[in-house]
Amino acid sequence: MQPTLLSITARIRRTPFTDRVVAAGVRSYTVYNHMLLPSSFESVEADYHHLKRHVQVWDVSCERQVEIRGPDAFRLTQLLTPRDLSHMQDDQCYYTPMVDESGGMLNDPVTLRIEEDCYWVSIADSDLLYWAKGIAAGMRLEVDVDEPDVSPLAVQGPKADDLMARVFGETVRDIRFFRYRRLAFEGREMVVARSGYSKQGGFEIYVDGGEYGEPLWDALFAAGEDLGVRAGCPNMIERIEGGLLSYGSDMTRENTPHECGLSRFCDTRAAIGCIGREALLRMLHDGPARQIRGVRIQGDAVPNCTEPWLVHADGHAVGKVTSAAWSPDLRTNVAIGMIDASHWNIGTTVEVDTPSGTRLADVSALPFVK
Ligand code: THG
Repeated sequence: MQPTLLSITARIRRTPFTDRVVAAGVRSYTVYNHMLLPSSFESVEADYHHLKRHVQVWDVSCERQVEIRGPDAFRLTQLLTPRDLSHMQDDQCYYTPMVDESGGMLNDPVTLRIEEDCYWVSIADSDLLYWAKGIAAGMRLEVDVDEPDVSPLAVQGPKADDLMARVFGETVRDIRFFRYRRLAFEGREMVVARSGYSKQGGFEIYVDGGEYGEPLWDALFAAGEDLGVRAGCPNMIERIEGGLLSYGSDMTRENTPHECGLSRFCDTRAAIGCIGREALLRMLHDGPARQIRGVRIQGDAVPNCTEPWLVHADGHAVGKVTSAAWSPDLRTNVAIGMIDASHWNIGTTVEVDTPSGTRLADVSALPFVK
């Protein structure tokens, strides 16, 4: 059962771009960090084709920043994650699994080192602010933890460099992956990073001050007319093809970073202080009993995965699928799931209980598309 309408109330926060997003013809929204996040414009499939060929501007304001500022900023940020932050440079962004005391995933944000004593944690959909504030208060750390008026605007797609160069200057082309520069728009310096929740390349502008939202949106659209710029949003099909995980769907507090395939972002031994460090070190010996995999589901297009779908083989449950979509380019259904060790080898045949019946499927590596 799928609701067809979302009632918008004051609890669901608007963004600095909402009026522009509506004017651009947004068709559907989801809610992320208590804030509106567009989920389609023309259609998820039409948006997908456009994203892979042209350039889109995404209102991803819902990627809220948890700002950790003060003499203990490094200490608190390192308490949150098993990724070693000690060598982070002032222009770097790190993808950072964040875990609780049992090693359970609390969030999978991008962390930016803004200054020696200031980090921005660009969060996925969970209230990490309260976890960070609780630790800071409980440990009497010398930090301020707050949510600043910063709203990421993503520019994604193969023509993103060309569009951004027209608005921020040719220097954007020199920004390396997961690095940022401070670039001016209308006299205001903003963090511009080469990052974003797609595999098509692009940037994220951390719009510092909601009043710059509409002028920047308008400048990007004026500059990109001949590039075919359109309003877009994180695209379900493209992100599954690219193996980008969605916190709350593909992973929850029930999962460790190793189950999520995020071991390469953990330096647990070096991450001295990390709250989940002991729990994660204990796990390193045995390794996970299940792990994130791609799943190729046979047959015609499956509906949206609004609750986990059981994966089974020989009459036994062996996992679940948590995200699924028809891939027009791969001409098959692509999915992300958590699969038990007994069946996680690439190529293993399984069955998936979808709302449109039990389907044959096979376990696949992520990403589906390199
Ligand atoms: N950008 C910013 N904030 C975010 C997201 C983002 N917050 C919410 C959400 N997305 C967090 N989740 C992710 C998941 C994947 C990536 C980034 C944020 C990502 N991963 C790359 C990959 O898997 O290919 C590579 C990361 C790396 O190699 O370091 O980009 O998108 N600001």
